[in-house]
Amino acid sequence: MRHLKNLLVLTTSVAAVVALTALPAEAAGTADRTWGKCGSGNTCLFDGRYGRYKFWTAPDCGFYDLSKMRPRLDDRLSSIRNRSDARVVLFDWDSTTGWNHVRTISPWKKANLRPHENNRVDAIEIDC
Ligand SMILES: [Ca+2]
Repeated sequence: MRHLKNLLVLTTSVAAVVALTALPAEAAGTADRTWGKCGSGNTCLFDGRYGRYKFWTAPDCGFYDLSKMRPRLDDRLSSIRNRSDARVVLFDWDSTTGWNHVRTISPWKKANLRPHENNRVDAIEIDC
């Protein structure tokens, strides 16, 4: 019985080490494949992290209220890829304070939103 218990502990430890070493490489590979889904010159919004589940591509320069889209697209942005020369500004709407700056994405940058920014963005401005 003691032998069986030791074997179980060893097996569990090996599995944990394999899981820990396998995860980063797999995550990086997935990220590289999914971030590619945004055409050059566009700014793309994604429901998932690392550019997964694209839900909108900005059509041009300007300010877009995502709550006015049908279906609504507010409160779901988790990652963004800006493949344009424009600066992109993200806003959250508050009925008391109005439009609040969440984050600015520089030209040709991509980002996963931080936990306090995630699923909060209600508008996007393509500043060009
Ligand atoms: Ca919001």
